[in-house]
Amino acid sequence: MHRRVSAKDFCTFRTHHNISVFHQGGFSLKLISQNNFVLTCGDYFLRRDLLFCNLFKDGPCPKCEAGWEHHGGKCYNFTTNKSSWEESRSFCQSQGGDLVKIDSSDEQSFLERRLKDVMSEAEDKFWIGLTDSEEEGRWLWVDGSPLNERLKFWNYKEPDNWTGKDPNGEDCVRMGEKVGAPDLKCWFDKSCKVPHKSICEKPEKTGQRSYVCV
Ligand SMILES: [Ca+2]
Ligand SMILES: [Ca+2]
Ligand SMILES: [Ca+2]
Repeated sequence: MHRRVSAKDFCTFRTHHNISVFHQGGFSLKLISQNNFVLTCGDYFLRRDLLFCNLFKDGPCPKCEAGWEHHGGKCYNFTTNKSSWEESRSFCQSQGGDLVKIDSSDEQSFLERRLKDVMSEAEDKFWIGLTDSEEEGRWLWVDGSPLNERLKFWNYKEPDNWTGKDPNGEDCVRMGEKVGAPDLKCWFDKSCKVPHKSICEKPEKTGQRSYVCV
């Protein structure tokens, strides 16, 4: 016997069978109070006595927290506060992520497109997780991996390690072109001390939905 059930059906079922927690095959259901439960989504058949349920396939599960955008299995946060590269990185880490690492043209394309909307003006650029502060000219991502030579999106004449404003030069990377960037090339090296907004990245989560029994 297969039956599709709704959250309401489940609430009735739970009351009769006094169920509080399920874990099975990537799916879990946890009662958080008498009338509230959280469902971690996944393809799942629940077997309990005579009941086989194909549970709650009535909508997508959010994979990112509020304020984070989902793309390609990752969650992205475009911060609104401006701070130095190091402080921006600390903020991203405090949120369970890090400054963004760009792993593909698709990821660069997504960010370039979103920044056109998010940026308020041309200089309103965003820190990304790329730096040559350890050794001039040796660009490393925040996870320690070297910059892939085939996956670079430097703007015209960048990086130039310009010393005009900061005698230490420019060792951190900001990105974004309000008007859009030809061939997605909108990376600029910049003094790490300059306050900028930033892009944080973290892995998506297994989707969760909360239900209330009424
Ligand atoms: Ca990435
Ligand atoms: Ca530099
Ligand atoms: Ca520069």
